[in-house]
Amino acid sequence: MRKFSRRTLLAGLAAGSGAGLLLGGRAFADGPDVSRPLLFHSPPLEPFVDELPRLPRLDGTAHTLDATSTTHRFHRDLAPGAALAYGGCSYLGPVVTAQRGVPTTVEYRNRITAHPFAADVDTSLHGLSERDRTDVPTSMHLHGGVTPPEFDGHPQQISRPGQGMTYRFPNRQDATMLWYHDHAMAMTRLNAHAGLAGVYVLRDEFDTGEAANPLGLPSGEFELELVLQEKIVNSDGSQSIRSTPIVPQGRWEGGAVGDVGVVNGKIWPYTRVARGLYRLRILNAASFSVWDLHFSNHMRFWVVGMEGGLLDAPAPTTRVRLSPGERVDVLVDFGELAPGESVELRNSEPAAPQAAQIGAVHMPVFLRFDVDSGRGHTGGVPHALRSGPGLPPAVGPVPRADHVRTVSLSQPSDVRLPPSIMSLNNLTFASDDIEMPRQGTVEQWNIVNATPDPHPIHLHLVHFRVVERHAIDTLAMCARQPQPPLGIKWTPDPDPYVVDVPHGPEAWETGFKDTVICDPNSVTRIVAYFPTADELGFDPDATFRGPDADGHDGHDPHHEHGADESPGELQGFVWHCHILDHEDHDMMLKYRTVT
Ligand SMILES: [Cu+2]
Repeated sequence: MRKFSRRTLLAGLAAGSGAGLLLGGRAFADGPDVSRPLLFHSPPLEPFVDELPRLPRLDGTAHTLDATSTTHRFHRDLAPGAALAYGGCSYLGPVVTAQRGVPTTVEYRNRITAHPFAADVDTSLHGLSERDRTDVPTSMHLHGGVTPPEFDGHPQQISRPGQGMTYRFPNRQDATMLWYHDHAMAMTRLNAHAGLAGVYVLRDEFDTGEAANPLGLPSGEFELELVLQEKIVNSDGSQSIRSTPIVPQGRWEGGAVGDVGVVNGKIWPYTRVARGLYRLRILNAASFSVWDLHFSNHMRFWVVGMEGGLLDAPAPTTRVRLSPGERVDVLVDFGELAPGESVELRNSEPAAPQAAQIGAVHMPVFLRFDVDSGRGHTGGVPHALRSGPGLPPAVGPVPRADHVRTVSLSQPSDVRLPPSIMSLNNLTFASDDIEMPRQGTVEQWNIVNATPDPHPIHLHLVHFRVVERHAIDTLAMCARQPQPPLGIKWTPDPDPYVVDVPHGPEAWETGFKDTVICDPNSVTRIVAYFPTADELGFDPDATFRGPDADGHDGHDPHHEHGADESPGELQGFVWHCHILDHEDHDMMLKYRTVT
């Protein structure tokens, strides 16, 4: 009998297939598919019975954000279940609003008393131990922030319960929507999925968030942050991080796929909207899944921005495909609908084939908008967002690279590692064989994905542009440039194995980005400028230590935890896959920018 490995089943669950869609109707509320017993399922739940929560906002420049243990009700018909949250919320955290050029200070403290996924901690990863189930390690990261390394939430800059640190975010970057979430080594998938994630909205003199903003963008009640997640919930209201009984509890799974859509902490909510233009700021905060989003009436909407800020002009589209970590800023005109009409925000990305084999079903919907008779934002879609009188400078052409490097995404098959593993460059996180771009230079990274699944790749510190993608003949490439044992750097040249014409960026990828979908069996070419210390206002290559580094929790930092936990001096940033299971094991590498 064929033995399924965790890798083949789950390590990269997300490739798109032509599987049948369960669009519309009540197909998604039909409940578990008991003919597919290899995947856990949520109980049947009625959609659109909970109102979309408006996330609480924090204005000002100094905040306290504690990570706490909470209970949270995900659906009207479920009891509250254990969760984690920031800043006094029951799940997720408040929307932190900030002004370009005005630093934000966040006093962060880990006050976690119990972890909802204590039993799911895999103590075989990165020197984790039984202690970590109760003495939970955390590290808060501002995703998309151009942040000094000592405030970037390095995965080894650990705060345990009772510990914390003061973050200082310079906010010297364009207005956009960032997000903060936990990033602790080998715990990210558990901490973030449990609820440690929140939105951070950066404003500037153009995108002010005021009704009279010079860009003419909808604001106030007509601007909505939508934190999209997937989840499996148990019938007692608790969350599950486990997708399949094939993998014993407490072992790394490779991908926490969900079967219900969660928006701002509620399963399949609804919201009332006025007849007019809305600005929706959408974050894919999933553990695993890529979503291809559209409206149920297939209406046109406009992309106005993405991770790194606004586009030059709104780009019309009928769909947006987002992978974990990516954000998109869109304008939607509900004035095109009649009062009393409803429209759903749906997903057409099919269940990944390997996940479908063990029972994953297409997750078709997130949210329903019910259109009121009231008149909303009365302005139209702006003609331009950049490059003109009173507007920010243009995004501009993709700069020419001074240096080209190739990096790889793979699933090494190393028999010495019983749990399978995901890898960048065929290395593990402990490797010091890292990328070291020179400050003040432009680099093109050819990201070779030698796996059959998409991976969202995220670089800390910088924003980049997407140049193009090429499909490649991975088999031929690997035959000529075989993958060595794990731990030996492998960055095969993809160019001789390109099998189609280049595909340029999608409409929603044409501005500045910090996370990009790398499609299976393809090379994705991105271009990034690595700024100097002078331009940044801080030294991006500074060394620093974490709160736990000198053992003031009573533990000897040089004993046992070794390089994995209390490494003493840290330096630089990380780049990684944003599938949370993947970054935990071990699809994340350090990198430094050097002079
Ligand atoms: Cu990945």
